[in-house]
Amino acid sequence: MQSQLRKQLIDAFTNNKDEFLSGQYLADLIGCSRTAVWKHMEELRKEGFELEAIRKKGYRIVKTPENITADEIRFGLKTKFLGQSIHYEESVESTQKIAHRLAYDQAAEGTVVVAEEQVAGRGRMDRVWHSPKYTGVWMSIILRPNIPIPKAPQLTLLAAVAVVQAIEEVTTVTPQIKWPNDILINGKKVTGILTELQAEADRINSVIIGIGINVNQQMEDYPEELRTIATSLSIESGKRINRADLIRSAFNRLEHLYELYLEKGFLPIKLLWESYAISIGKMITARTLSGSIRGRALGITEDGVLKIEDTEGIVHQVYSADIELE
Ligand code: BT5
Repeated sequence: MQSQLRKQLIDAFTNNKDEFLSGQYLADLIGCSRTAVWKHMEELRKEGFELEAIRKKGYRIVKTPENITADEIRFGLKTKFLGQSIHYEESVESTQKIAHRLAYDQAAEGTVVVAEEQVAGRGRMDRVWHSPKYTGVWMSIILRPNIPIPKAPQLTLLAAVAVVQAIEEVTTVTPQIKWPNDILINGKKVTGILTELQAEADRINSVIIGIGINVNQQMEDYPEELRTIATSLSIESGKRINRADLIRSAFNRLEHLYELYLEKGFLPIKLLWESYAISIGKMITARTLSGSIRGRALGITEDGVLKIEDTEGIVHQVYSADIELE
């Protein structure tokens, strides 16, 4: 209830950016007392929002806080469902773990878990995902698409396109995608995506898309073993990036692409994905659980499966692998 009021309050300021809104106006709009409005405004101030309050005119939001809060992400968010319910946590083991529980408990489609820090962030096959405090975007998104299970990996590719577009929108850098889930800048990894399912034998209950974006880390923030392979948006652009802006942009892009996908299928996503892909046409080695394949990456199929032509001209379809570029 409390957070529903806060959400309506933030929505009111979002729809009237830069304008003063009076306590009475807000109270009428939300259906609460002026004292309750005042209490919520004080809460926002404690969260780090800078407010201007003028007698007879009302309140205005001048500046949003540096750390991410659910309120700040909502400030300016124009999506229909994605991010309309945000679970914000200071420190978690993994946002995937919380999202799995929420999804199991029937959380609405578009529910998101965002954390400032993960102490047990994970990649594919239980690898470690380094997720230090206040510097990155660590989040998990719950979707409930009505698609057959084998098509679920397409959503990883869709999420990668959304994140690339969001990065382009809020920074000056242009990232590239390495199949299936790495986003690279100058050959170093800036984002990883982990897609997991809750499904019955023939039906998806939910898809949980975990997205990790390195935003404001500097090289010294990385452990030794990541320094040669990882980078951050701040390192690449030379600027501090507002993480809430990036998250909001990713929500907007992801919702748009997801609706396009449900309506038109994978083809428009495939074309966008290929326009950002780094490996197409290049010699690569794909390391799969059943061995390595070396050859030229031809592109992806209608289903998002990677096609590689080996040196003997045989075309392989690769469903899951780690890719090394030559
Ligand atoms: C991934 O796995 O790239 C998927 C990462 C997904 C992370 C998000 S954060 C929110 C959500 N909650 C979670 O717990 N996870 C998701 P993979 O392709 O397996 O790559 C893992 C490898 O990337 C590691 O073995 C390291 O080599 C490298 N790595 C670890 N942390 C990194 C970082 N912060 N930046 C770049 N590379 C990293």
